[in-house]
Amino acid sequence: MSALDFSTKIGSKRFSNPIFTASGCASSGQELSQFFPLTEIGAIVTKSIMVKARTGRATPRMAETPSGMLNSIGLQGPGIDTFLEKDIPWLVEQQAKVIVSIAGESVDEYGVLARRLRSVPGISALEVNISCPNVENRGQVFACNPDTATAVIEAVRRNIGGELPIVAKLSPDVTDIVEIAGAVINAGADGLALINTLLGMVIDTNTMKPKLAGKTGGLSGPAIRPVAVRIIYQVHQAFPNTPIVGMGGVASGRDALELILAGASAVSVGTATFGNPKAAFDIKNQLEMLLLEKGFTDFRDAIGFAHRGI
Ligand code: RRO
Repeated sequence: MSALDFSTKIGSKRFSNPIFTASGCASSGQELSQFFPLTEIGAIVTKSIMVKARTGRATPRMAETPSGMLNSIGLQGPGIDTFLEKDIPWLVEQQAKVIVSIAGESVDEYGVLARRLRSVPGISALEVNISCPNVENRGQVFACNPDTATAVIEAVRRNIGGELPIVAKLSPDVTDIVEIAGAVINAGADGLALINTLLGMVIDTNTMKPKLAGKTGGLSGPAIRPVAVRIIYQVHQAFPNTPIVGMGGVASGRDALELILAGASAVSVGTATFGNPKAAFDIKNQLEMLLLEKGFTDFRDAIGFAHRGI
């Protein structure tokens, strides 16, 4: 038996370890399950689901960048009906812990999704994605304004009831992330997912045109890790009792530890999965070894360690 208590909590829910998938990088986990049992990681965070099925943006919708990549998927997905009929029962059968990510085009749509998910068994938390960079209308990036962010989280809280933890996923593309974090916590968020991708753009110097059909896209991968560390650190300092699910360029146990020391209670692995489908499983094992090497017996003692004694 390991000498480390590796469990973590988000709101009222406990997870056996703090390594999760990142929304959007492994759909609902079906493809990953051929590489490792999904019960080996703390939770599967599903691709943000919308009310209706959606094909997403035109291709090309991915481009490589230095130490990262741009995506412009545009919320492709089957819609909530098919998701509830197929994806959730499959995940429950796998005995995976599930965090369902939702996205809407309006405040009302978030409310509708929360109501549909309200009494579905087998869900551990809701990630409320208010920060997709690839929407047609920047006014739909609800997380860029404290009032719109508040309206969405209040609508989800009203419709989901008191039981399921709400994790608000925020955008790094704001001047004052602490202000937005405070707004969503006041509105009823139990936790925060930090960070979504940064809005970026690549121009092909041969064709002299944007590489992505959607022109702009979300930047992810190791290039953004220092931004994630800075934001997690600032938000944990301001709200030390609010759990943070950290993500942004984590490709090793050491990278995960960096986000945890900044203040993350769990870490999601996204872009690294494209190069190594076992990334989340490997990172979980690397992190466990590293924490033991550093003398931790309880994972939770490492959360926010970089703040101590400063
Ligand atoms: O689907 C996407 O294009 C997408 C989403 Br919902 C998101 O939250 N972040 C991102 O980089 N891409």
